[in-house]
Amino acid sequence: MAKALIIVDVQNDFCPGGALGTERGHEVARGINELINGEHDYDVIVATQDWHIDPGAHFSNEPDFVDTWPVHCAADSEGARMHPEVDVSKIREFFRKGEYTAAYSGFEGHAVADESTLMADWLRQNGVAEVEVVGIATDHCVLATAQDALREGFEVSVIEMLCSPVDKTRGENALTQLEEAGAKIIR
Ligand code: VGL
Repeated sequence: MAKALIIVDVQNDFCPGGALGTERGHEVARGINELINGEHDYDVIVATQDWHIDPGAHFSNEPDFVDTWPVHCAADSEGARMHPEVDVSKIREFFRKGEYTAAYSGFEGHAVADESTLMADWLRQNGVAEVEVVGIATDHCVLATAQDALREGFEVSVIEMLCSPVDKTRGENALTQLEEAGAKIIR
């Protein structure tokens, strides 16, 4: 069975200087780039992208940074593009999510090449049984993506150093929660 790397939302808006920049976003982008350009054992590498058109109350002028957020990752904007330090030629498929609603999990995403294919179906079609999850934000989209991966029956690992949280404590709690749910946390 195949192993996939899932790169979650390593987009400009989630990196320093972006609309919703997380502190370690750029380090994570650089680290992921080293990972995918070095020796690795992934059969496929995929990426998710927050891709908002009108996600309703997900956007707020007075965001609480837990459930509501400043405008970010507008579809086709510079902020929605992958961080420039990630070599996108290594990524086999992109899964976009959140056009008209909040969508934290990459498993809500549909393939860019074929909008009717959801990420879980695509992974199964490619023989994937095991996934490693990295990206942004540890306490939101990484958490939701890894939780869904477990629910979908994949074997799941998360590489802590290649994830960046919005909030440090919430990020640590997210990893503990994932570990308790059956994910392996690579610290
Ligand atoms: C995310 C906050 C709002 C994420 C997305 O990618 O973790 N966080 N939207």
